[in-house]
Amino acid sequence: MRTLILGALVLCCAFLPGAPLWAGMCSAPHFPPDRSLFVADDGNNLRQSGGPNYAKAPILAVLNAGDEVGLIDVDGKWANVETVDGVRGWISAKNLLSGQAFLKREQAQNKDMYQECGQLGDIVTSFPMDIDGDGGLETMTLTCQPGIDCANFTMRITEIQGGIVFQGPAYGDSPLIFCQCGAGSYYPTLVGDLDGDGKAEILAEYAPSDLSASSFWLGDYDGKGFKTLLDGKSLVENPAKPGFFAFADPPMNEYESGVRWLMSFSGWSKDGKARGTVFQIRKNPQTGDATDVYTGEGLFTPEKGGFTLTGWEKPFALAQ
Ligand SMILES: [Ca+2]
Ligand SMILES: [Ca+2]
Repeated sequence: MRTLILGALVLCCAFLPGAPLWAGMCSAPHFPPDRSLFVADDGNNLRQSGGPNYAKAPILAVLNAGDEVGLIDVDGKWANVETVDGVRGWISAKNLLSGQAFLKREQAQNKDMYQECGQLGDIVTSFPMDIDGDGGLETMTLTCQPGIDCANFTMRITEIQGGIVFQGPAYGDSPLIFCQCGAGSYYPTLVGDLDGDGKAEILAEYAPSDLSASSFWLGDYDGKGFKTLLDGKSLVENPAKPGFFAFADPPMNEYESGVRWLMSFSGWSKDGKARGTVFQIRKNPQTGDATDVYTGEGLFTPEKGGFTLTGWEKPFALAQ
């Protein structure tokens, strides 16, 4: 059932121009912890009223195992809840589990969907950055929470001395919740000053689980929060300007067109170049099929609208 729901979500958002990718990628809770509950089993009717009239009340939605709801009120054995789509109604309270109880059950019963944080523990990665351009470094730390479909990461930015500059959200739809999922990931892979104004940006990468072009979210800090500069763009080499990988709509036919794209970043070199992996699919000379995978590790200078390749750390060649 969950796979179907996820499929429907992807379908819905692919047809909604401008729908942010991050709203459909990670699986952090939609509701705050004190209201977030999960439906225990399939086929629960959400009805207009609870209590003795429940069975006759109009059905507003059907809730299935794993669906999250936000608790509004409890009346005896009945819970007044809202769905993530904002539909409000009543359901038997015994069919609801806390987030923790639901995760614990899924960990035991549904290992395929349960995503661990791995062996590193809770705090997985930290990135040094000068977020406000004052010359002093801050650190962005990502904290992992196991989840269904995805292990989700909450971000926090602190001064070197430990004071919190910015605390990212732990629930709701936000580009600042990152994740490693069964089917891909959404993760900040390049953090630093990309436009030369002295202040750091965050470049987060939607990495697909197959060999197609990744896309990116780019955001910067305005002193209070982060704003989205771009979302859902890939980094594709501009045929008119070889070596320049421009933010552009994801290529529709990267296997047939033979374009090169920047798949992912792995941080900065000592002399301030972004380390990135380039991919290209070429036609096999024997079969004529687009099956030959070329890849290399390049060094890039960030520029307005993209990245310029300045050299290779690992030469661009046919992958073995
Ligand atoms: Ca600073
Ligand atoms: Ca900047």
